[in-house]
Amino acid sequence: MTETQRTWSEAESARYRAAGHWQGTTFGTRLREGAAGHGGRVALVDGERRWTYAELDAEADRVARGLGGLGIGRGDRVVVQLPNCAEFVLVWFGLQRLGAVPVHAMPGHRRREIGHLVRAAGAVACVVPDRHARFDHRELMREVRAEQGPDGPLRHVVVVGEPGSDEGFVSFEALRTKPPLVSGPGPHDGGADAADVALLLLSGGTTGLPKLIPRTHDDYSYNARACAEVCALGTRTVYLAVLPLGFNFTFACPGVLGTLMAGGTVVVAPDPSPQTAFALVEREGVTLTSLTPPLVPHWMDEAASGSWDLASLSVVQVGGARLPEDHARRLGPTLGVTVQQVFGMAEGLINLTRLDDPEDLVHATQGRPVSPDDEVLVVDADGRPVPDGAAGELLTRGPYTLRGYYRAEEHNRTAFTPDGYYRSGDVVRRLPSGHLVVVGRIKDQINRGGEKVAAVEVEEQLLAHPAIAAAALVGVPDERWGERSVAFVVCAGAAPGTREVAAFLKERGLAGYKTPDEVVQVPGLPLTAVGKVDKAALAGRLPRP
Ligand code: J2J
Repeated sequence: MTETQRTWSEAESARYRAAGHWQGTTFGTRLREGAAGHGGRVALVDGERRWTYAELDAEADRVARGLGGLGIGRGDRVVVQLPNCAEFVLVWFGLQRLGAVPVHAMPGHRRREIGHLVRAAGAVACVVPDRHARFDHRELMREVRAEQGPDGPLRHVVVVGEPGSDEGFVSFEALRTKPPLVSGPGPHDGGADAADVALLLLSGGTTGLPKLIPRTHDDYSYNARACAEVCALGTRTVYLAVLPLGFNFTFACPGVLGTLMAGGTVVVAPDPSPQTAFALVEREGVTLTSLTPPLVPHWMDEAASGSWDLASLSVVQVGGARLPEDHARRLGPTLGVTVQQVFGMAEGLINLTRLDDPEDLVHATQGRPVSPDDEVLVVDADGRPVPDGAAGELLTRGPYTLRGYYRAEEHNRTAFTPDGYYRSGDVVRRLPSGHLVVVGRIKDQINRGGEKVAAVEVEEQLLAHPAIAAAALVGVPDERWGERSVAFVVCAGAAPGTREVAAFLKERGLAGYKTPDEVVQVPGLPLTAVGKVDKAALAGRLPRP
């Protein structure tokens, strides 16, 4: 193989090991150790179903046997597209037990995203629900398989629920209840090494096709543990997973993994409504949860109704997009919780406000790095560091920030500095305390309430419309989402309307959250002095809200 995965140097790796950040333990082994140490404690709750650590560990064995029986083994990539349900966690640890690599997809992804993920990861299997949110995922998988053709990597579709009768589609339930082929304890992790890639996350994307982010056992468990330490997690922690489980925030910041590594309990919320969440808070004694900013006003309204007992809830994290300062200020008193702002990225670096930070820092900053070995530079357009307080692009490297996207050598040449810093594309100001304030972005991405949309990806799809000659997708301020997307299109005749465009993009298999909120016809696209589309000028043409 000609590709080389960019990774940390030997010297850096030795440093991270010596510091105790990298502990040389795989996730498969960690689960086994958790079961041995505190097997009787409750690890996972989904509705009426609950698993102790010992049961979760035994379940991982069963899932591993079933998946292993399909021929899935160490290093194999498997796309996991499940809504918030316990099976996400069971499948994840089942794959870890085989040394196989889950690829986190979002529930809203469609043919285009899943097809791309399968190809880019070379995935041998996908795990999907039968139906979710009035959408048939088996139909989606049929289309993906048809597109791949007989030579594609995808061999198996594992369905949680009713698998149907397609060849190659198997029921998750049937897999996990298969009798064991061999008895006795197998390896905990399929023989994986802690330096191996443990999972692949999807980048928010700035290019036509989203990139895959390799995370190793060593780096990702440090990510979860470092966040868990800042959040003071312990055996009494009850974490409520409200946002999609596949989201890095929910899964490891500290989320599911941080909680499980601390011996706490993970409760899965099937939807992010405050009614669902508050009922679970009351019933399960939830202590910690995480939200994106658009949920915050709904949660505050429901809490203010006074009909819920939220006494157990002690910390609410908010991240993924900029939290308006007024919401940050009101959230704590309204829910009776400590608020924590989270500025993170699937690529690595996580910033958290500390639980004992003064209020002005909690309300007006997005936190500071969780690791003492996170290296952060704030630089001007020429790559020169700017003084504290001045705005510049955030560059970062450290013990859990990637050194290169998966199989993306060309992109990697520009996405990183020669000395290995990841160019985040975020514009921040750093305060003398080390806290960062996110003030903008130089990457061509729209952040719609935490969901990331690469403008180029949508523009390419818009250009496939016969009536559209040129297109630019622009993020504009929005009360509800923080930002919404507007497609400026150039057409010879009448432009297609917003709904027609939505239908067109859906037909092309694009995830719904990427559809433009609005389509605006313009006679031409204005250009900047260097000949790029002037998106600021386009945004300025819209009436001010
Ligand atoms: C402004 N922008 C933010 C914030 C992320 C925890 C939390 C979030 C993510 C995430 C994550 C922001 N204010 N508080 O993975 O573990 C924008 C930045 C950043 C990009 C990363 C986690 N928090 N952002 O959002 O990979 O632009 O991760 O670079 O989806 O979201 O997006 P993503």
